[in-house]
Amino acid sequence: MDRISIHGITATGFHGVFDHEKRDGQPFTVDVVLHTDITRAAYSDNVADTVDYGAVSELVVAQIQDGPWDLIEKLASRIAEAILASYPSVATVDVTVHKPQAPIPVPFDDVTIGITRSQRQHRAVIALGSNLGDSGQILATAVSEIAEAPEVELLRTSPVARTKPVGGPADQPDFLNQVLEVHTTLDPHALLDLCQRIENNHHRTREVRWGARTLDLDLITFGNRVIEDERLSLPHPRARTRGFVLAPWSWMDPDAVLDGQLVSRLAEEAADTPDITRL
Ligand code: A4P
Ligand code: MG
Repeated sequence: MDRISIHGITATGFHGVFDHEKRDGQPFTVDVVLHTDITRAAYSDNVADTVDYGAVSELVVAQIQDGPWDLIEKLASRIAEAILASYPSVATVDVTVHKPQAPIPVPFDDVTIGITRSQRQHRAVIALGSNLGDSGQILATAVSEIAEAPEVELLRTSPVARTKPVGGPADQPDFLNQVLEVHTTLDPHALLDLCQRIENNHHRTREVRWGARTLDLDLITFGNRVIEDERLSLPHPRARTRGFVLAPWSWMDPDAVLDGQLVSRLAEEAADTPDITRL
């Protein structure tokens, strides 16, 4: 991980246990170290691809001016949470809050609280399918594109399966299907956005439901989250009956569970499983 550090962000705040602190205020100084991957920005030279340190500094000042809180522990933790929530690409942040005029009855230079906080990692399962173009190559590229996203860590990939089309127009070509397991700091909708961007990179079009496609990326599970909205259903509502998802998933993770049932067991029961070849 690369680091972006900002030292000495200073503003007046009203934090402290004593009434006079809440009434009169005093200077608070904050240092932050953002642990983030700057590879993309180094390549593109575009500020949109990195964390804008000016905006982070303003966010820190807004937190110093918020409250007041009794403790600088609280202020440090609020700053860390605000940065992690606003910048999903920041994996970890170190925050140091200085209170150089704290009411300490002996001579001293400074008092500080230092904390380190990280994004919460979620475990997600993603299914890939392709039956147009060079499907083997398309799946391999899509896997690397997912793995290269800064907010995603690829944990496991299944073997590739050759499968017969389920649903959709007759006489489409066979599919190649694969399943991945990732850790991600993205929320479910942001992970869907990433999947759809990658589909679009592969010239995915959507004319025919269940029609032939260069690349289909479906979110199968996201931790234990249950979602039913206009963009996203989780767990994927059709996964539990589809051998082309269940079989590769069970090869990758023999202990995987979906809706309280072993995925390997569901795979045995799926109607399309007998036609699946493991490549
Ligand atoms: N959407 C809702 N929930 C999800 C989710 N969990 N993951 C929404 C991904 N997308 C989700 O998807 C339509 C809309 O579903 C999206 O806009 C998204 O917001 P799509 O990818 O545009 O269309 P689609 O894939 O054609 O439709 P659908 O219903 O997702 O199809 P399926 O269920 O994915 O089935 N046979 C074999 N052998 N192998 C295959 O891979 N794939 C399909 C597609 C059919 N038959 C197949 C295979
Ligand atoms: Mg789909």
